[in-house]
Amino acid sequence: MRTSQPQTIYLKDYRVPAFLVDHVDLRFELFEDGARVYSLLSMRRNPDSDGSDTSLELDGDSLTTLESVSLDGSELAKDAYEDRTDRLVVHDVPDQFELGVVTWIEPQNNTRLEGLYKSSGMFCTQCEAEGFRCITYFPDRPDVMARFRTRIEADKASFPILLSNGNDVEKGELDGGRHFVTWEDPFPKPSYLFALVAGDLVEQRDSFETMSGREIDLRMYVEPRNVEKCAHAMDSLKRAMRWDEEVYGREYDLDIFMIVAVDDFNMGAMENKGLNIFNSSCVLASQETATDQAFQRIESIVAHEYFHNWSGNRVTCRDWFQLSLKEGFTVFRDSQFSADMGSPTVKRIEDATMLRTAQFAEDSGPMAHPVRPESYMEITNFYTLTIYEKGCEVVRMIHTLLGADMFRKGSDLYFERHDGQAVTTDDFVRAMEDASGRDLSQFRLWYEQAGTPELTVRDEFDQGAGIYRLTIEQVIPDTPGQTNKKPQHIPFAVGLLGAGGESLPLKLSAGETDAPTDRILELTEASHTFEFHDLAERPVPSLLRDFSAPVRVYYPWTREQLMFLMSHDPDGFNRWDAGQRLAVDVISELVGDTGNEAIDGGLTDAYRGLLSDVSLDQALVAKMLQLPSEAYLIELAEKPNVPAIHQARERVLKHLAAALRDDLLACYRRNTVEGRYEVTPESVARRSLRNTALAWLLHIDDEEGRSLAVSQFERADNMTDRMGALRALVNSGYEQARDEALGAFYERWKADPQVVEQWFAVQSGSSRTGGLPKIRELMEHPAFDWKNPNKIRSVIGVFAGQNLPAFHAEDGAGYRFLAEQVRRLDDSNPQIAARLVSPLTRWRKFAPVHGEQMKTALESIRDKSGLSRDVYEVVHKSLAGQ
Ligand code: B3K
Ligand code: ZN
Repeated sequence: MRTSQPQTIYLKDYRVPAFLVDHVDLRFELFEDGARVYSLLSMRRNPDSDGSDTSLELDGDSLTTLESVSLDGSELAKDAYEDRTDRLVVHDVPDQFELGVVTWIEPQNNTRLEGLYKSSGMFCTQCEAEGFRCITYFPDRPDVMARFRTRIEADKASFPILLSNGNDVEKGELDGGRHFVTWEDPFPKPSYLFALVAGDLVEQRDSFETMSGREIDLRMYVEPRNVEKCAHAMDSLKRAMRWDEEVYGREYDLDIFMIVAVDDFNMGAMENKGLNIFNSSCVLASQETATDQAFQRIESIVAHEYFHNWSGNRVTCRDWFQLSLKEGFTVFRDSQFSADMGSPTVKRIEDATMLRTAQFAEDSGPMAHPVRPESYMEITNFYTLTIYEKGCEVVRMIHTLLGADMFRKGSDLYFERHDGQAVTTDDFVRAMEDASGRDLSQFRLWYEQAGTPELTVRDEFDQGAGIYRLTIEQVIPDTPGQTNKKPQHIPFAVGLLGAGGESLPLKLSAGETDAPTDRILELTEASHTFEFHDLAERPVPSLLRDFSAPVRVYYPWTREQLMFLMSHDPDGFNRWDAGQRLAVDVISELVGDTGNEAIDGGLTDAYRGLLSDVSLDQALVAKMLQLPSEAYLIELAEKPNVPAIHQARERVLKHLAAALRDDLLACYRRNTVEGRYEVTPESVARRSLRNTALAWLLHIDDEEGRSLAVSQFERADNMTDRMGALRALVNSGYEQARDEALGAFYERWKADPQVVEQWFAVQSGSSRTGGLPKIRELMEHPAFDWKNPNKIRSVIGVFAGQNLPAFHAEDGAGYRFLAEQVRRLDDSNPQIAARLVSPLTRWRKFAPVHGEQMKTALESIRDKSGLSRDVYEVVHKSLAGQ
């Protein structure tokens, strides 16, 4: 707990470590009332340091007792070192030595879930970013890479499974019913990749033959009740291993690869070397308990963690400012993988939606930071959408600029050149430059400048000359600490459509032959004009195809143009985007009106066309039918009035549902999925279409819709359909049917935490049921648990992040409620508390009354005594400045 203002850490202050660790020998004695950790570090002075440090400084955090310190086998007297709680300073160390440290820690009382802690009776760890220092004193920074040997001792009956990184090299029995296993990891790694698990777990085994013919032992460890939920993750893992060989030439390097599922976990999963630890909700699935979205999420997270073995573990980050080096690149790799496994267009739509809704919001708020930040107080706060998702987009743009082949040459060079090293984003870009011969110096600004570039597009057509001119201006808005930004290098994909919907050749000069119908324009100036020749008539532009850069585009589209693009653009992403822009336009026009304004008939016709056209890619249709979310509409609005936006969107939804009732029923009936449950793009699309149709029908309290929902709820053989029906009922006016379904659902699934989380979320996210009294009631429910981050997220997080009209209620009660929960959680789990603050941080964006109420809520958090560093940083940055 801090007593003074936390320190800011700056990238410019980076210094190489004064001492390196070659080898770490750990011994854990695990007991119910604590754990004793023996650590023996083989250390030497770093030849690259200036050699001026005579003392050795090690990091520590929340270590209950430092029991002893020894140097080269002799226990040190108390005055030979200083125990400063967060630092152990050992004076007068030689150039090379062995340091022994014994600590006593209390994992059973660790509610922060960082370091070694207990979850459902098992021991597990989370060390990234700075959790290893909660286990023992250590130079806990990613550029110190060492080989680890780990012996774990525990009671055999309670903890039959003892795991750590690498290969198990020794095991045996000990007195008193205890046993031990020793693990050795041959690959040097930073401490953040260390892991330990001890528990009564069941093992599921499989194997994988690598491209060079090595047999890898694949193991999943779960609690006995979850054995039926492993197959999907295991299959996903094998697909990811094969894909990484085929697309990146990367082979797995150890003989064993292990995955463990734990219920209490702050994030989704962690890529510890050879021993990935997952939040149960991100790895366990069965058709009965997980939705299609969960299946897809699990596939991508399993792949993401696996891909880290190269992009993160073999080549790691020099310091935490470089976090996007591994996260941005690995998100890019997992998004390519998901695109290859399913529908690339749908994946692109999902990624762009997340980016435009949430990352753009972050990038224009008080926590905005570059992909490579310059400073931080608490690194945990920097596991952000900017580092991950914008970081991914930056790598994607390099891929677009270089092309797939050159990009692969670049990634090969990067892995070869830096294998076993801790490096920077700049090293990554340099490898791409060296392999391709391209100059990416201006491109590097994407790593340095925060803020979402805004592109304003103007066009003109010179009928006489047959020339169409596109002028694109870019502006990068100011963000905290950064003004007057330079233009960035932006790949801008375009196409032009003729009146009949045909793709026109894009001739950059008159008479050009074989001109392509798609081009990547490279923007490097504040204003750029491009000319396209030999055009007989004014074309309709298709801009930023496939969302080729993470930017906002402004162009005065007419509704006719949007409807035209919706049905003709060969770029699937832009077809969808045209529909979104049209819907945004229609909804925005209704915000705050008296309710009399007519709703544009064109929108209804466009949706009718979508619902009935079976020749279209149904996965794309399923996406196109989703109206823009409230969160996205809020993001686009200036000084948004959330309840008014909610009303307007509801009106459009109801209008469409009423006008298209028969089409919705036909769509529902047509999309029944026969046969075995499968997560293929086709069947996912069918279920999505069917459940969207059902949701719309229940939005207008259609009787036939109600009876379809009830029978679907009762008969469904998979969670997607069961949850689709439940969600539709929860958001309908049929109170009795809704309450019966919610009750029956809980009774059936109350023993399954992952399903109970969904049951919480469907209620707390509903503007129909999730008012504050309901949220408080859910928090009193026996299944709610303050120590479990998933429960907190599924009730409080979903309320504040998704139930927007309730969160932004006129009286400000939603804001006060959130602040109250943050203050309560700050003492036990600051990392989760800081994440919960996020919806309040953008108080300046909202209409005055709301903004003031949000600010007051933030101040009430600021004024709590003993605020954690995590929450301190978010709250103070949010309140700072203008
Ligand atoms: N690298 C981890 C995140 C760890 C978060 C620490 N607070 C998961 C991932 O991105 O793969
Ligand atoms: Zn990651």
